[in-house]
Amino acid sequence: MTSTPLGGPDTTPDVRGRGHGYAAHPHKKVTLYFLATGLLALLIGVLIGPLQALNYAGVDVYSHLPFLKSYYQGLSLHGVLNALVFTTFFISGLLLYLPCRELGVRPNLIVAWGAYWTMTVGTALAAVPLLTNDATVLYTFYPPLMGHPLFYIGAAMLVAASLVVGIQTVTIWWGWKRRNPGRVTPIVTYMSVATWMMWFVASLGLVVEVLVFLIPWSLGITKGVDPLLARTLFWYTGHPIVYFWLLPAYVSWYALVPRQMGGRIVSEPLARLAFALFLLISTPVGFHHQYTDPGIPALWKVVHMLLTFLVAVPSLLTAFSVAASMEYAARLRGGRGWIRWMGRLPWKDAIFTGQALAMISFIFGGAGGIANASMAIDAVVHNTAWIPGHFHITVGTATTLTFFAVSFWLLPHLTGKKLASPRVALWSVWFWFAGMMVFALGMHWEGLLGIPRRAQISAAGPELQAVYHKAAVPMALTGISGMILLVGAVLYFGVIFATLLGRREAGAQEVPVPFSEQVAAAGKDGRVHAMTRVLENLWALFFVALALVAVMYGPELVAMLLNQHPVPGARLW
Ligand code: HAS
Ligand code: CU1
Repeated sequence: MTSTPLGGPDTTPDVRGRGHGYAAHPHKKVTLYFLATGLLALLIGVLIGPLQALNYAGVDVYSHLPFLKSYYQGLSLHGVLNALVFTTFFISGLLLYLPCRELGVRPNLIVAWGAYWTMTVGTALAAVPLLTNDATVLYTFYPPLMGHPLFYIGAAMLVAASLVVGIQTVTIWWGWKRRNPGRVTPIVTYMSVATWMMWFVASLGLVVEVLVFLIPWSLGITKGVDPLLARTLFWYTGHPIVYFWLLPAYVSWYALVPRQMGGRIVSEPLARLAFALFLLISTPVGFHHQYTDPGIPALWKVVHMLLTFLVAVPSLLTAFSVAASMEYAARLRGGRGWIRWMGRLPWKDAIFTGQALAMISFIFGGAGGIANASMAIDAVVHNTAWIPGHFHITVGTATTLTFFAVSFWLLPHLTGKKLASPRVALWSVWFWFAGMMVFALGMHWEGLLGIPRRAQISAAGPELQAVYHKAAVPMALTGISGMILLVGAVLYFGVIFATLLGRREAGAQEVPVPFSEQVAAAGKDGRVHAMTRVLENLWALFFVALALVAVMYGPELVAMLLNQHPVPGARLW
């Protein structure tokens, strides 16, 4: 940390790190529980993945499995555990822990444990109907598909608990601001608070959908739900939730990776700007998931399309800024030339390499996202295998592979135990990356050939069989990628289990939290950059974000609320 107004000295021992013995501390324990539970959910979800991949290769495993009734039950478990449960636990642990360490503050542990247990019980409740095939509604749970009430109640508890963690983080930051008037929020805390505020705005749709509509409906209190209204509320949250998954990875790419590469952050103000933009415009873009839904005027779809292009801007800023940090670090390490400097990056280190591979795959994931956002192109790829292709190289790598890499230093930091095998860790991230790239290639290609997403191939009629026949090569790629990913997962979880079950060595050193310094600590004349001053007003940004969604969603939501066509629930599985 620099000791300028940006950041300020941190007295917690492991920030400057080195030379301090491992210190157990109660916040570490609850963080470990959040991460480990998230990873356990991921383990189960990921093991179902190869079965989905084999489905695309035309191999029907499900009819031979005693514990899963259908492809759709497997897909529901896979999506819910990986995309919703794993991410929420991991992010809640991470984005409370990092700001607390950066500010040198301890959170209220009763609140943190309360949130952890609410999340865990909620997940367990939702898992029961998923496992008994009573909530085979996929991770989007579109009405009129109706799952067991426990599924919705569990999901509500998961989200509510994440909001509690968010409120706690924001409260801690606000307390720090009041104790330190005039000081600028340190970068990791700034990013974390912006992410949580974004999630407060973003989660409103899901909260209303589940609490007001789905729970009463599944309990039989109300007779029907309007599918269009429910889908709209779902995607109100369903788009920005992807930034709730992405931004914690960006926190690491901007603020931790530079130190892990032996470099510095090239521009803190730019990093702050990216997060401020995400806070402002992550949410009012959800209609890009509903271009083909009837009942939404084309004008609003176009408005959301334009805003979607705008929300790609902070990611483009990130691409340039993070790449510049990489080059800076590589040149400090003696890197030369236009491209050759890349070879000087610490490629033997799984912590760096996992994140670099996550970034590389996100170049393709992001480009695909911009294609999806274009209304005319989306008509070609919507509801095809292209879409799962897209999201496995976004949430499946940018997020998940980054979290793998983070776990390689964070679990040792939290437990005082050594990473079991840095070599196997390195192999695991390469396998994961390779598997996801092959998967994405196969799925994008299939999508262009018209293969639908969410299709149990073995159940297809003759017309679809003909389409499948044309797509034999990409479908084989998808099947193969599932096997590569399985190897990656076995290696990754092998390292994690060996680390967590290993023993702490006597005299273990504290693994430092790799908070990075920045190249130029402040603006000209040693003063805080003017933009940083403006962006420091996170509350103002938060209220502007709320006003923006009110304008961009308000009219359509009011129209839908006043003109509902409720339908009863259906069980199609
Ligand atoms: Fe998406 C569908 C548009 C980003 C996830 N998306 C989905 C679904 C998921 C998902 C899960 O407009 C499926 C939902 C469902 O089940 O139906 N997406 C976008 C756009 C972006 C985007 C415009 N998506 C994400 C992220 C996700 C995610 C992030 C998860 C984490 N997406 C869509 C649309 C749909 C959609 C439509 C609906 C399609 C349909 O028809 O249903 C943008 O945010 C992307 C911007 C990103 C970039 C890339 C920047 C690159 C970076 C890496 C830099 C690399 C470096 C490496 C520095 C512009 C930051 C250097 C390396 C060295 C070694 C030197
Ligand atoms: Cu989206």
